[in-house]
Amino acid sequence: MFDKIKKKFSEMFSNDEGNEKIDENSTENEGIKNSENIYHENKGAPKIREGNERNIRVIKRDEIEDSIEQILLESDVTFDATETIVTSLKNNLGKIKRKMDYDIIEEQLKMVIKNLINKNNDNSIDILNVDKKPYIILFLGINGTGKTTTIAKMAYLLKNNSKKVVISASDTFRAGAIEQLSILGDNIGVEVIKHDFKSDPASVAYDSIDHAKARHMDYVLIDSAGRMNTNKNLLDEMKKIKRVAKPDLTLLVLDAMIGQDVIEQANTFSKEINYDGVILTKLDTDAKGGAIISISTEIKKPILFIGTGQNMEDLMKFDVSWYLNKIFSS
Ligand SMILES: Nc1nc2c(ncn2[C@@H]2O[C@H](COP(=O)(O)OP(=O)(O)OP(=O)(O)O)[C@@H](O)[C@H]2O)c(=O)[nH]1
Ligand SMILES: [Mg+2]
Repeated sequence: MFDKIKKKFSEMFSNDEGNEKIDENSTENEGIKNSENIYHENKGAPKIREGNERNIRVIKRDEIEDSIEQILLESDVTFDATETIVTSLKNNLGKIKRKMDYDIIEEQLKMVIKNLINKNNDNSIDILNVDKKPYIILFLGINGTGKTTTIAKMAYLLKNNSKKVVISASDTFRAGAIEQLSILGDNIGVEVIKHDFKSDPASVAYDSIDHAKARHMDYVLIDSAGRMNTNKNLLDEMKKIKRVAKPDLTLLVLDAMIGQDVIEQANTFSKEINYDGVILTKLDTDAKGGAIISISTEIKKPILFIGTGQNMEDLMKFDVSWYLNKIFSS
C-alpha cells in the first residue's frame, strides 16, 4: 500500500549518519553558504551539497520543495492540492529561523498534509454512535467501485458491535447483484431484504426500512446499482431511492485505483445528488497513495472509511495519523 509515495519520501528523508544538515537559506549559515568547498553532488532527489572539509551537507530548500512537488504529482495528488501543500510548506519553513534538517522538513510536511486533510474531514460523523433508529445509510457510486462489498463489511462491523442491521438489495438492475448480496449476507449472518430482478429499488429500500422499524433494528444499509453520469434513468432512480428512503447518511464509494479520476467522478455525482461523505476502497492495491490527499482537498467531503482488502474485516475508519505513518515510514 502506498509503496511509491512511501519509497520516494523515505529516500528523500533518509538521514546519512554523521552529516549535519542545514538549510542553505537560513541566515545562520552564511559562512557555510559562501564556502568555496561546497560542491554539487547528485544523489537523486533532492540535490545535496557537501562541504568536503567540514563534512557538512547543505540542503537547498528550493530543491527540496521542488522534489516534494514532484513526488506529490507523481503520486496521484492533483495539481491544485500539490500547490496548496507546497505553498503552505514554504510558509511554514519560512518562519523557521534555526538550522533545518530533514526531520524538520518532514515534520512540517506532515503537519501541512494533516491540516489539509483534517480541514475537510468532519469527524463528527461517527457511524457506530448515532442517536436515530433505524439509522439509514445509502451507498452510491459507479460500477465496480466496491459498494456491495463495502456494505457487507460495514454490516459485519456493525454486527460485531452488537448492532442489529438489515441490508436492502436495491441494486435490482445488474443480474447477479441480488444473489451476490444474499451470499454475503448469509456469510456474515445479516438479513438481506430483496425483491425480484428489475423491480423498483426504492420500493425495496422502503420495505427494508419498514422491516427494520417493526423489529427495532439499528441500521438499514441500502445497496444501489453502479451508475455513470450518462445513465439518465439510473440517475433518476438514484434520486428516487434517496427521496423515498430519506437516508440519514449518503455515502459515495470511490475506488482508489483510478487515481486522480476520483475527483471528476465525485464532482459528477455532486452535480446530481448531495452526499455526506466518501468511502475510499481498494487502498490495498493503491501503490501511489495520493488519492486521499486529493479527495480531502478537492472534494471537501470527509473520508469516513477506507477499504483495505476483500475480506469482511478490511474496512477501517479513516484516520489521518495512520495515513501519515503509512506514507512516511519506510
Ligand atoms: N482489493 C480490494 N478489492 C475490493 C475492495 N473493495 C471491493 N473490492 C473488490 O472489488 C470488486 C467489485 O466490488 P463490488 O462490491 O461488487 O462493487 P460494486 O460497486 O458493488 O459493483 P457494481 O454493483 O457492479 O456497481 C470485487 O471483486 C470486490 O471484492 C477493497 O477494499 N480492496
Ligand atoms: Mg454492487
